Amino acid sequence: MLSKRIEEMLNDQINYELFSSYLYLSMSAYLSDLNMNGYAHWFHVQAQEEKDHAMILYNYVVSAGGRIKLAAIDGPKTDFEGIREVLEETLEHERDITSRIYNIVEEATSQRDYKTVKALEWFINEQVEEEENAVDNIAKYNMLAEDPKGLYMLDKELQARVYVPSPLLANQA
Ligand code: OFO
Repeated sequence: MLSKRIEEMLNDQINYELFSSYLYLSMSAYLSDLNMNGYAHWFHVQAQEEKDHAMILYNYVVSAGGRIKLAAIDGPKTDFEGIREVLEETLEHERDITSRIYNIVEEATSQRDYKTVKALEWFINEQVEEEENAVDNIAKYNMLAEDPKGLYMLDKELQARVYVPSPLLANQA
């Protein structure tokens, strides 16, 4: 069984992962509008991954005997000052997600709820990767921002990202 507090924190996190999906989809739409189709694709895949994160938590809450309570998802920002702002806000957002995950892990540890701590290990590792990707995207953009040909090649490279559903959801219909 999950404590009320942990159940509430996990429900909150499900909402935040869905908001993340919404935010990245909004960034993708903005980037499509700039005709940066590779960037738009990259963020579209990112949006799909965030939905998976929400579902992994959802499944965990159900399997741990908790109650799912879905809430309204905040509207994401729709306009940005260019690619750099999108990339910088992504890093900031991912750092925020990491700190929220850590808060749940801390609370679960203090309650000796090691089952939840274990379930969140995957998210701790995933966040390392997510933050690295965000830092990498900023560095590459900064290198090529003033070079249209380079930026064109970078956009092409981002187009190659493939959405791979999380193995944790593999046996789901
Ligand atoms: Fe981008 O991270 Fe979810 O958890």
